[in-house]
Amino acid sequence: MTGKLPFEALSVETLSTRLATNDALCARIGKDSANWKVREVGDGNLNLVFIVEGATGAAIVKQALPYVRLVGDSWPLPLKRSFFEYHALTRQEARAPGSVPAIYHFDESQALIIMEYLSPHIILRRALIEGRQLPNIARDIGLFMARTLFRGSDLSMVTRDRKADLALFADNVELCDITENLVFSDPYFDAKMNRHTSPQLDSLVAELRADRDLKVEAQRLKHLFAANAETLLHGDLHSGSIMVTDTETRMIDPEFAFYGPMAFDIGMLLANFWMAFFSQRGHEQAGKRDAMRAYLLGVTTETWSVFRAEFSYLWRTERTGMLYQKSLFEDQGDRLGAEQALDHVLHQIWDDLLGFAGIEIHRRILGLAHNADFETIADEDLRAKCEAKALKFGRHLAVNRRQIHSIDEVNNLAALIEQESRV
Ligand code: SR1
Ligand code: MG
Repeated sequence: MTGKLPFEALSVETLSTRLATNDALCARIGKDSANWKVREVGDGNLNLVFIVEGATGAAIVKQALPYVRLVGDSWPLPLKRSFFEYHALTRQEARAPGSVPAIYHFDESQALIIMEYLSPHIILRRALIEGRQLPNIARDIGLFMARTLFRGSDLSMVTRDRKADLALFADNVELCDITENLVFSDPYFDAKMNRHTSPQLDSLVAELRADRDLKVEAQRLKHLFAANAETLLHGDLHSGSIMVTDTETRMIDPEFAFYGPMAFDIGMLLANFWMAFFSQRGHEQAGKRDAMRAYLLGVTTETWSVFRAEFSYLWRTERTGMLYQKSLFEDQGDRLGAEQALDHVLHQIWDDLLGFAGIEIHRRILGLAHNADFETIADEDLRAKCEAKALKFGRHLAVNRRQIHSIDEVNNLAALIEQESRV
């Protein structure tokens, strides 16, 4: 396939013929395309994903579609999201080596990326639903976030390079628009594509939508998301965007990448651990999940602690950008000043991430794009009870975040809400 052909969606039937002469793919899996085995495995909201196996290996072929797969062609979406995903992956690999799949080939006009087939990895969300305790995720994700968020910002980058990159990613308008509406606004009014577990949650949903403080906070967070172009974000860092084994963790799917506030990635990620926590009761039939609940809260504590430690280390050793420059602090013998500034930056991230976490929880229960943690709870009454607790927790984070000073306080709150009216 050359880069000059007009876009055409791949299918299980056509992929082998269309990619038979792709050197990068042939080098990975062998040239005998007639015997390639192709499976479509994409279950995400937006794209096509195939596993292609040949005589010498396997690869992933991911292709964007000109519309939102979850909704259909009534919601067009530009193919260029594949371009942003490719460029985000290359930057993430440079800034946090080994944390993303290797890229073998990118074809802009076909909006396709050929990349490493991660096996035996599974999606982290699935592992958490199954009750699997993975020992390394907090460390791996904490390091990934600290390295990518610090090294993509004006704390580290050459100003000219960062501004050029900011301009490049500024064109990811449509994917930002999805987040701006689906995450920050739609959950708080009866937007057309919203859904929730009904009638069980109807009265709570009405209460939240009438909550002026909550709406104002959601819009303040949206303002921050749209206006604070602080660093290159993954942009969609939830547990469905992470693949794991017991020992390995890889971040995938950064098509929502753009320059935004550091706290957004961290808040979204932690929100997904807290949602996994509140959903455990719905998956409890096969055995008690107390240990899993404790594990999940432990993961949030460790992720935040690893993030802070690594971010602080980079602050002290790699602060080469134009912000909080060393010439004002260390070079003047004022190391304490640099520490005071670090403390300030981390505090700001903390405040903001709690808010982002709160609204991420709300949108997964009230908006269009729900998550399997709750959706796979077949008993709707039980699901609604889990969701109601998460909604209440999310509201507290979004509205009262400035009164919460530590991750232990947040986790105590989660544990208290979980204990209330046990089912
Ligand atoms: C219409 S896209 C819905 C959601 O799927 C993606 O994974 C993002 O989270 C987006 O908000
Ligand atoms: Mg995705």
